[in-house]
Amino acid sequence: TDLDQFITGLPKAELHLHIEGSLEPELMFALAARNGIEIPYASVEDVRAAYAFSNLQDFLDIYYAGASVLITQADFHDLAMAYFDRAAADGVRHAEIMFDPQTHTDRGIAFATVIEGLLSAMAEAEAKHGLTSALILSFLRHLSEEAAFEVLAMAEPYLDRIAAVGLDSSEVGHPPAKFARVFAAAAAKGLKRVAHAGEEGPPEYVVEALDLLHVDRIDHGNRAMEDAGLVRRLAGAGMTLTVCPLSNLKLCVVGDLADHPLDRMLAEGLRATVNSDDPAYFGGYVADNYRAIAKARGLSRDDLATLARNSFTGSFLPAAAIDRHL
Ligand code: ES4
Ligand code: ZN
Repeated sequence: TDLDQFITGLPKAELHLHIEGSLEPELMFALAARNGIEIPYASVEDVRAAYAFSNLQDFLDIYYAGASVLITQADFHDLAMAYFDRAAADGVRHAEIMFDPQTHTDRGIAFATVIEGLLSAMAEAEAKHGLTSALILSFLRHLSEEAAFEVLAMAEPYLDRIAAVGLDSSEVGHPPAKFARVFAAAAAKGLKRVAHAGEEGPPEYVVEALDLLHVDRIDHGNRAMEDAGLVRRLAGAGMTLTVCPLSNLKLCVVGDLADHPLDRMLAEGLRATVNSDDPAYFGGYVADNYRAIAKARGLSRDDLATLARNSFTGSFLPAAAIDRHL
């Protein structure tokens, strides 16, 4: 349709994407066969049927299990290339992708295997599609501060190829404060900072991400809407929120997309963006997310263009590159 073409044609950046969450069931089966790994599913349909989640933890259990088929550098390359091909087809011109080293190093995969595979796909995506990208090294927050420091140490030889650190996995019970020191160490190394906050966790976790982690973006941030003072602060600071509508629906952060706060965020002056989070698990890539939220909330083309603009202004691209995209 007309709106589909408008959405695909809008130049967009994707700022909230877990590369492990772009593992489609077909590739999961192919990699399981290639690597001789058993997975607890009989078919692709069987995998998709397992993707019914009632909260974040339900999803995370399945997501970590799925990642067990990723073994070689070629696997990480193929995973990322499949994402970049889909993103390019959706009109994504720049992607800042999170990866979770601990999901792999904790099962004996070398950090170098993971990052070299991702970096080679990033170079190929730029050559093939003109799609630029950046890496966000994410710490799993259900693990210790000490373990996060170990991840930062492993990344040391690659710091010139990493844009930022991030914080993901189980939010409630693992507040940003737990990672204040490792985020300070990352900042001292010149890395930008993002953190998931206010997805399931309370508005106070968003405040901690600002005050203790000194984040450059908030991933999700939905529950900031419960605190009017915090909304004013985020708006005044020009803080970018990386919102993920289909993720919010699938993880029951919202009961119905018709109740999603995205347009209220824009109306309150928040720099919201639209992203896919874990597209293979949540039923859609970035254009699907724009389409779904446009339909559910009756967004105008102006709103959609604002969201796409916000994705570039909230990116970690240099100012001159941002200008070229606007
Ligand atoms: C994640 Cl907290 C969260 N949300 C979505 N995807 C994830 N992958 C790892 N942590
Ligand atoms: Zn996420």
